[in-house]
Amino acid sequence: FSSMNLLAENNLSVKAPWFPKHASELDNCNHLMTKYEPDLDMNHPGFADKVYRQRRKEIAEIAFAFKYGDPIPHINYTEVEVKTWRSVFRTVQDLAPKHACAEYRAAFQMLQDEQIFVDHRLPQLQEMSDFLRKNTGFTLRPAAGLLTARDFLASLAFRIFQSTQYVRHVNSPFHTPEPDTIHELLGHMPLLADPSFAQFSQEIGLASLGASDEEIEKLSTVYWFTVEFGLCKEHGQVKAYGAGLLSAYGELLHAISDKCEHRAFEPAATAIQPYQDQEYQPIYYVAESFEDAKEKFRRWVSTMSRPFEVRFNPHTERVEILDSV
Ligand code: TIH
Ligand code: FE2
Repeated sequence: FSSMNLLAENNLSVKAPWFPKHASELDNCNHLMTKYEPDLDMNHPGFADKVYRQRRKEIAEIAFAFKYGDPIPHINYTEVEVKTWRSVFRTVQDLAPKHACAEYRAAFQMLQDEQIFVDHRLPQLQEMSDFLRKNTGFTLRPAAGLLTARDFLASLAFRIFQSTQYVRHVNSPFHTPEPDTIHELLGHMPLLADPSFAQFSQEIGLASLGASDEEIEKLSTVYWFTVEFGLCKEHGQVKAYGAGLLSAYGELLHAISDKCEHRAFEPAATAIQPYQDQEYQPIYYVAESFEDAKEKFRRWVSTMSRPFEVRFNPHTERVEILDSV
């Protein structure tokens, strides 16, 4: 890095949108996207359920009050919530050996060995955060719901994953169009415990810092078709690694059926593919491997317009800015 200079922060503000430079500044990155919420959307299974809506409010308050460094509050999940968890957990347990990628299966086993994945209770975010920290340095923050793409991606740069804590409505265990804690736990957590995948996730986050709105849109589309809905090859077979597939067995079975299209993952093309966030995807992208996806992603990111580079310093939890022009 000898030819790069650390850039003064105020030098930058004219060139790039604000972004957090330290993990504690993620306290300012919790802007919600108001879309498909039980209070607003008639199609939401919780729309007519007062008790469910009240519960969602209660759990959202925890996320709003959370500040960097706080322990993540424990939630006493109700019997209905545990019932929903149990039915999704058992189905994933049945389907994963055949359809999930090897990295997912290995982490799933570790989580079972540590008694974090059991069918009679939901894992708490704090214990999951501790588990991830040991494996890849990722940690969790509670989020009240779907965040803006810019805020969500920024946290990944710090190896911090913003996770919801509420449970999907009991009437639709097989699929929900919004994230919930079952999706985070069964979909995202196993892979965030995998070193190669954790690195890929962080690189998407680092690329998003200070990016233009248009580039954020592209990065979140790449995120969508990889981290959320990605497929990959394993000994010639197609396996799922996307969290939105691994937490939603309805869509998982669709993704490996012949009712959808499979295309090779190619960041430049994938980044501009419009996506579907209410129903099952019509198109999925297949990666050769995580390493291959990472390499292709790096090459593509290097064509982005940002006039500086960023580097995460894990000792200070700070993002350092390197002037590369
Ligand atoms: N559809 C997923 C599920 O039912 O678990 C949740 C989401 C994935 C991506 C966006 S919402
Ligand atoms: Fe997700």
